[in-house]
Amino acid sequence: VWGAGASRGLFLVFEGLDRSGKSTQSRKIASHLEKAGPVKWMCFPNRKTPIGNAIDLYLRRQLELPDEAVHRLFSANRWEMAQGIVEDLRAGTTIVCDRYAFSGVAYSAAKGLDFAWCQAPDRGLPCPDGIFFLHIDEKVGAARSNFGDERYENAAMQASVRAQFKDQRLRGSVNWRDVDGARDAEVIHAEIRDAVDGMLEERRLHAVEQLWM
Ligand code: 2DT
Ligand code: MG
Repeated sequence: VWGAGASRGLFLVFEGLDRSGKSTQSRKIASHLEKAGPVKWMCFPNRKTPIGNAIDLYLRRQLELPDEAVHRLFSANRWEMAQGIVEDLRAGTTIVCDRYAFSGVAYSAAKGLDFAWCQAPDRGLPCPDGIFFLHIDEKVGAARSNFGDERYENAAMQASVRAQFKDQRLRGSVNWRDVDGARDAEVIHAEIRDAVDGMLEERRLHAVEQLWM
């Protein structure tokens, strides 16, 4: 597997529904960790690459693709970054990431694709040291949802994705933490900061593992 050592960076992922506070919380923890060393913030989909351009067109409804095809593009968009992620972690850079393979499976399975089929292409990616799942219930989600017109930004889809995120096949083998996302942003940040401070010593001693293997 990939290099361990006291100096490697942490790989932290934020997951959740649209409007759950992932971007706010991931940016807050990134600036907190910057006090201790180099940090990179990133998000998936990474719309800047050629594969990401196609995903962006799809999400903005300017390109039609079969569900299976776009699922593979989302996965490929992670694989094209995977080597860079491992190199950064080994070089001591901490990575904070807004969405990862867990969104990949939950959103596609919510459309009706087979769960295990959805999970397969992401097996073997760098495994995060911690996944913070920002949970918001239906009522909070509805109150926050001034949805835009991107694909998936509607209440029915969000309800279906919420159900998929509960599946143990996503959570079972990883360091998954449910966070109550309905609270004040500073309160949530304090909870995440404590959890991350706890991981600093513990996780860095482990090599970077491979997801779902
Ligand atoms: P943002 O709203 O965060 O830009 O995401 N999605 C995301 C998938 O369907 N599969 C994936 O693998 C990923 C990473 C979630 C845009 C939308 O893309 C969905 C919302
Ligand atoms: Mg969105």
